[in-house]
Amino acid sequence: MKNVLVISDNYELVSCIQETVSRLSIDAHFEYKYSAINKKPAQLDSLRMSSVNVKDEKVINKIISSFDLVISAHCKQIFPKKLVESVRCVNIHPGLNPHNRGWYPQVFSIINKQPVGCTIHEIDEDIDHGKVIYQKEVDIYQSDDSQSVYNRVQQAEKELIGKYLNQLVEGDYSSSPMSDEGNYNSIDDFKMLCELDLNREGTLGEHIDLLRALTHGEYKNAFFKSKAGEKIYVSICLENGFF
Ligand code: 0FX
Repeated sequence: MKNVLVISDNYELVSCIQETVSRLSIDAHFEYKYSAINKKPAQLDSLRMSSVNVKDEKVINKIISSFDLVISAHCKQIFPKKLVESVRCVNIHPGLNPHNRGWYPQVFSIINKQPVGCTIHEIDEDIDHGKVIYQKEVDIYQSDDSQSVYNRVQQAEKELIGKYLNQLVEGDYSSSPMSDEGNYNSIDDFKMLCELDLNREGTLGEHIDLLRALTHGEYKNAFFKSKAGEKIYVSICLENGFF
């Protein structure tokens, strides 16, 4: 029987994995952990999860000796080289590799019009980079903001988990290298987008795209500085009307 370690900081995905394991009666032993740098694990505790630090040498050695597969499902820590080279590691990523690899893919896709979706891939040394196992693209509509695209991406991730978790556990799949290197966005790229330049030129369409890419529920993302030096946060409301 295979031993599988799931490391995730995302409640929805862990719930989906746990539900799929029991629905398909997957014949494997699963353990569930969240990353040590997660400051708000309250909801995850309710899924019988505890903390793990994948940067700790002793922990890495224990994982290598105990597990056949490690699944990262939106884990806040990057897996170290030694771990990914010693045990089979796969990542469930909320982006359509190789497009906008890295942070918050849908934010960048709304702006640069690259495709978005989700990817399950083998983990190698580089971020969101290894061979692709499963992918599903989702649409971006003109009325979308970051949150509505993200919800669609997460739905697609759940579909892939529900369909393919058994094959992932058994290693019963083929994988192929990314078509090209694509592009990568860092958290600093995201932060730079958030600081609005009030003198920026462009079409109104481009400005709306920037604001909707930075509108995500309660998150305070886009802002500009007032003359008094205060931050003024901006989000946008888009609503579908019918003619
Ligand atoms: O589960 P997740 O999509 O993110 C997790 C990790 O937190 C993150 O470090 C890792 N790179 C990712 C693969 O997995 O949840 P989240 O709440 O961190 O982000 C969800 C979306 O929320 C994100 O795509 C954009 C939006 N968001 C998030 C934060 C923290 C914002 O718009 N602003 C923010 O400040």
